[in-house]
Amino acid sequence: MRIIIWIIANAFLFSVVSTQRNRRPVFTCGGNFTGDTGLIGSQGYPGVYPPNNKCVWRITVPQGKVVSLLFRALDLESDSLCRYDYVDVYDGHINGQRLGRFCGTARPGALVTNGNKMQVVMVSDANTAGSGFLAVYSAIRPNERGDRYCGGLLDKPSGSIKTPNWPDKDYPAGVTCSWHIVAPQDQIIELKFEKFDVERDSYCRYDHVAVFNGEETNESRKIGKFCGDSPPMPIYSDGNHLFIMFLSDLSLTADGFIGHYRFKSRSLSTASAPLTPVSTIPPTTQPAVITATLISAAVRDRSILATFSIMHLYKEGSLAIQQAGKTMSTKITVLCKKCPLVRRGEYLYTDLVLQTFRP
Ligand SMILES: [Ca+2]
Ligand SMILES: [Ca+2]
Repeated sequence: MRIIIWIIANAFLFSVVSTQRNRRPVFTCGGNFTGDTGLIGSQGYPGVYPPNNKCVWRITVPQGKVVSLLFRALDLESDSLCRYDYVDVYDGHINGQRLGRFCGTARPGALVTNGNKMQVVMVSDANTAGSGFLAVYSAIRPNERGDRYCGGLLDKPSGSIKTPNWPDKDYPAGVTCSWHIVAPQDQIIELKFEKFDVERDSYCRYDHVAVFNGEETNESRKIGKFCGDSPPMPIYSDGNHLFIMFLSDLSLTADGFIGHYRFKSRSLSTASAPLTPVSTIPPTTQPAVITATLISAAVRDRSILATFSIMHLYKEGSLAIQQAGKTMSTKITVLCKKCPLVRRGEYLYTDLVLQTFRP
């Protein structure tokens, strides 16, 4: 009798193991996933994903933990801005910050949320497809160490922060990186950017680096917001925490940045160098160089006030650039003793000198 039960039990166990071994997970278009760990994949993975599709995966791990997502495989139509097919990973389920947008075959490092929820969205267009993606999610402790796509907790006495792909390629579109630097109680943090090239905009509305005193983004404790191609002045924290956030939108990227931080004793620290608020224009001593098309001009006694649509911005200098979508324009006052007649046409403007030019 015992032997029979033993045989039945073992036969049952064997059948469970063998079905698990033979059964391939079936990947559907999105779904809700809970628990400490699990596998998600594009619809029909490793088969070619369907065209004109959108799938949403919502992952929830136990309270107090955060979600870490690691791609095991990635094969989506390739494009430098991932405009056609892509996987977006969000921090949270609704209105979350996008942690990154991915396509092609280069797998990013682990993507980590701030809370216990993550949303993954995959979109495909009509043409060209691949085998999609396979990713493992797991619940980890907040600030757990590990190889991350970007960002994370930094508590060593010195270290570096850099944009994804640095220095090989431009930073990707649609990414958010957050670094939290923590020094011992009695120390402060010095941050210096060695190289810096982030999509330029007078108000840094598109891509930017924002630096905050404290452990999180907090407008009232913002030290500065930076973009363009000149590195910000060295930054010093008030206390022992510094929070740095890098964000890129879904168009135009640039080289990115690398910065180095170190802890400094509070007593040796000098006052922070004054930072130029982003809404003010750089010092007037900076020359401006643009080629532009004249839209309108008002000739006055000893000056011309001209409005230009910018063809190419070489150096912004002290110009006030207006941006509407991809169209940039500026108003320039040119001082002149005997003002020439300006006509519609193309001009080269270099630091108070206006010349007609033919491309
Ligand atoms: Ca496609
Ligand atoms: Ca951009």
